Amino acid sequence: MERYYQPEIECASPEQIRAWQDERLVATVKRVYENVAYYRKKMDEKGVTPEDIRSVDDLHKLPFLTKDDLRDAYPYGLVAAPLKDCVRIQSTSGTTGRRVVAFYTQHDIDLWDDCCARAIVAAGGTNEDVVHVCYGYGLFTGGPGLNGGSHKVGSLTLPMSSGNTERQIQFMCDLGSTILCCTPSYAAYLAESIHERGLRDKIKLKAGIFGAEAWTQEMRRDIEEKLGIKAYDIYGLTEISGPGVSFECNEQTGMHINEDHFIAEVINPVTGEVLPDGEKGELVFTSITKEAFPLTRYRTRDICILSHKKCSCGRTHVKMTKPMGRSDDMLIVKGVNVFPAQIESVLLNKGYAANYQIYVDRINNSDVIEVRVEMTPEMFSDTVSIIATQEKELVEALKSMLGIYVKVKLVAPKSITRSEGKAVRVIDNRKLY
Ligand code: DLL
Repeated sequence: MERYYQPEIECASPEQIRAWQDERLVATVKRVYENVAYYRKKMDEKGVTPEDIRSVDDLHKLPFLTKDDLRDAYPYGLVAAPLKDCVRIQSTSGTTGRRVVAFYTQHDIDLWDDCCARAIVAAGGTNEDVVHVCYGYGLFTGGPGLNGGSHKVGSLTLPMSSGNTERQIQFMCDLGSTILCCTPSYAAYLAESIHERGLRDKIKLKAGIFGAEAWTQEMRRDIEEKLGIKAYDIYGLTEISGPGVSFECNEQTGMHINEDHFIAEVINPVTGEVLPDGEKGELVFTSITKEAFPLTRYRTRDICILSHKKCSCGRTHVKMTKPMGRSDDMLIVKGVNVFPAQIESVLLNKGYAANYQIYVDRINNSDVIEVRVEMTPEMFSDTVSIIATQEKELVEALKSMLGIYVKVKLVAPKSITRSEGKAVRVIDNRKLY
């Protein structure tokens, strides 16, 4: 039973991690300054030279990068290696404007595969496992990332990609998949479909590696119970390589960031000030081992908290909480901050599944928010008075969580379109940005 575990790195002493980071940061900054005009200009504008960056302590001197920089420099403006050495691109699902395109050399792909292999091993994966990957393949990083990680672990890899639920379940039963990798919303849908077909006894899953979108503890418990597995969170973003920037261990109390490859900071999203451990703010990454697309101080917009507390799993790498929202997807409704995750947690606590959509409109200059929630088959009723009572109960629970009136509309089971990738939760018709 081989694990492809890298304890000498994942359990290295804080001093060793710091030494790697110091050395790799200095080399990265020098390289991007010398090779990439876009970086040179940004650093010159801030009056910073590569010589000013002598260790991680100097990181704060560097300018931030944002998605706007990536769009401005699209497509090749931030590539730091000769194109002849680049072997792959991946891209975000990008809704508006220019897409974000990330570049990889073969060395970058190897390191990315390592990061995903660590996540699979942390979820109990070995070369005896059958890893069922139904994240999308293609431009999205989910499929290729977990696929590469699974190969490194030596597991039998099923490159299912997303969609075709019938086939997913058939392969899962026939080939005995043991580790499922997909978005949590698709995992919940698969769990529902397996349950409906009475196939729970035919599946051999023991763990799931779910990420790419926000999901609550309640949703985790729901999936774990329905599939009889342990569900692990995995985090990442295309700009910083893809999945595997951080991942959960058995303790399930935050995700270990692969600190030998990425330096994490948490900042105040308004002032840019660096915040200490334990304080909530925007996550910023500097990639220190990438050849083709090394980003320095990249603002993720994900809100979270870092912790260096000792972890019982033995890994020493810093842990981040699950993203608690985004500094840019937070809804402000009637002046109140609303995170979709808060709404989801109320729904799941009340026994609903995570099949819902949030509609925000502005009528007569006033914000109106409505949540459409699917009834579970057990709750389903077409008696108007019963539905009205259930809706009222949810309105009250949401009011006490959010402090504002949220209209609730219960809809029939299966009437909200299921997502094979990231679920579309928020439809903000106000178009404020
Ligand atoms: O979603 C990479 C990925 C693939 C991660 C598969 C995990 C599993 P992007 O499409 O570039 O990359 O989206 C990145 O998704 O900034 C977060 O806002 C969100 N996100 C990713 N993982 C999680 C997670 C991939 N575990 C953006 N929990 C990030 C909450 C997540 N949000």
